[in-house]
Amino acid sequence: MSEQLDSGAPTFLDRFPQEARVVRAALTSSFIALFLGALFGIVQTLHRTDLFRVLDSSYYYTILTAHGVLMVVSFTIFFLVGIYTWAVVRSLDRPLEDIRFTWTWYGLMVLGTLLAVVAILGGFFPSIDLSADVLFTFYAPLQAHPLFYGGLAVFLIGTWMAGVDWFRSYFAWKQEHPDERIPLQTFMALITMLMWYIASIGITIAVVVFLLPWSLGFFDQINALLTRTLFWFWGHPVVYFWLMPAYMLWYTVLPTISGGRLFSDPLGRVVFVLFLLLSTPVGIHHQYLDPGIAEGFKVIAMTNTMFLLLPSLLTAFTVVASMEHGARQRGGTGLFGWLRALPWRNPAFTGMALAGLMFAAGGFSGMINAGLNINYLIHNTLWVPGHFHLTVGTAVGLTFMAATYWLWPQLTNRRLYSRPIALAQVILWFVGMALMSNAMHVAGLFGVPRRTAEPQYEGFDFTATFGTITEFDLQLAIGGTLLTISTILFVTNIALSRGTPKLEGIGKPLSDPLSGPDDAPKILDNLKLWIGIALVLVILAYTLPLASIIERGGVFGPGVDPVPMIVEPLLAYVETAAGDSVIGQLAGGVLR
Ligand code: HAS
Ligand code: CU
Repeated sequence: MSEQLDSGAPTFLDRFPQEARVVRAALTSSFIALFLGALFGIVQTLHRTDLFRVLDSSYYYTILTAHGVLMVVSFTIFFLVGIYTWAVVRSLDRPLEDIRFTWTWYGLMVLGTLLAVVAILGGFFPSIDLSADVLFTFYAPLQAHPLFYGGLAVFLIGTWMAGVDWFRSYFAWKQEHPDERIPLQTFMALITMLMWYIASIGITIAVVVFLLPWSLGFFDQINALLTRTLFWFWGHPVVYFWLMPAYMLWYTVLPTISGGRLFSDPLGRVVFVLFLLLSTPVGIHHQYLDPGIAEGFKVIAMTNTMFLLLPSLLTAFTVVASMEHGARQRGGTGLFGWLRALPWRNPAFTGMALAGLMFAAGGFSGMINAGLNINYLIHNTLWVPGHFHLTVGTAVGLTFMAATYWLWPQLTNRRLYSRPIALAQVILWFVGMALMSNAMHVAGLFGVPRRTAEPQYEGFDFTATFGTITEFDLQLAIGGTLLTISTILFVTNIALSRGTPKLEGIGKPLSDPLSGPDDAPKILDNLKLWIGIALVLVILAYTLPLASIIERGGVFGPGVDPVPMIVEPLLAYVETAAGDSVIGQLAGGVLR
């Protein structure tokens, strides 16, 4: 098979040994999180399906929070910073400006994760005053120990610094190449980070101004709707923060391993710009059932969400076209016959292609979620976890694992321990997820709730066209078990790869696009323009809803003194010290 032949080219490790170490460290952290997250996952699947229970139901939220946070914060984002570091260094073809800075942000991310995880695991020990049973959607009124919010803040700062690191590299490169187009991989990483910075405004205010001081006891009430809205301001774009590195891999690596070339570089740029513009002004689609937000704002969020389907539909076209090009290069013919000519024995290819297929289904359930009226049917049911196990759990998670099979040898100069196990692993993931998410979607349609240890209603059952509640539970549990086995196979395969012999010349260059960057209008690379428009759209979408939430519910909740307790003594001191001066009067004015 052509993909098995060595090109004789140097690997990423040969060319950038220092950066390869950082990428390996980030990916390893990501896989540790994946492994631990999977363990919590299977405990909770078997618990809520009532097939096998190791812990009391009172620990369910602790398990669910650990599973959620480890998977969607640690696994995904550590992978993101690793893969984007690789992508930026590789595509700009230059080392990072200051590797100590790089290790600093990586260190902060590790520290933040540890703090948050310690706070969560504290939930298993009721005798100590430490817990964070707040789920990965950690908005009020659920409250965590300050350590949890502190950890998240440190982690977030680490991710922002990672972006700064890549921008520094880009600016240095730009000075030497003033007239060149931004290489596609770097372009994608930078746009992702711009989106991330905008999205972070919401969560930073939520955590720093409200959740953290509230959990520290500075004030005892909170405007729950306000923190929820600020959370979703960030909580929707974060799903694209997970998706965009997967898309980067579909655009820039998948075509090569399909044996062909990317169909269109300009379309890839358009897609990422659309994500930057539209990812944030849609967060209210998670709040269709929140009574405090006027219907009109929900309709605006829905309309924006429907526009946001466009970049993914464009991606479906471009990526499948690139795969078809690859298959035809490999001798494939016919309307669909070319599908057989794809390199199905290559686990990196098969994993990414299956991830894409599942995303088609996940995107479909997303469209249903996004409909204001249909959302009422599925909100807070098991349908929603069904949706996100297809999107983040497969489109993103499986792509990351599959890409690792391709990338890991180039970070280590060693071959993968076993390709057949890798192939079995990605197929097992696909089958496991098909069972689990199908059961979740259908059970959700019948009203089975999400986020509960005891979903069974006494004396309530339903018969669906295919299956009963018991059968769905069984399907869910079998799916979850296959996913756990698949995760163990993945982690073991990568760990055992450390023991394979060192090799030389196993670098894998990426093919050039059929339609390259020079076909893309120059305006696409105008980052300032796009960030400007994105900010305007965010202001348009959020100013009025936030203003009305604050007007009705107060900044710190209805009827609460707007001056937090911690500020009060300070103002009183200023009032006394400054007496009748303007400053003294001002302090007195704020106090009363
Ligand atoms: Fe979502 C809830 C709407 C995409 C994640 N979403 C969630 C939650 C998560 C999540 C975690 O409007 C739950 C949050 C919670 O805990 O409460 N979502 C959408 C829409 C999209 C969408 C419209 N979601 C994602 C992605 C996620 C993600 C991506 C993670 C990575 N979602 C919602 C809504 C809710 C929601 C509501 C709130 C529900 C509620 O009531 O609580 C769209 O972006 C989807 C567009 C995708 C497509 C598919 C295109 C197909 C492609 C495949 C190409 C094929 C290939 C393979 C490459 C239109 C690109 C070919 C293979 C061959 C062999 C040929
Ligand atoms: Cu969303």
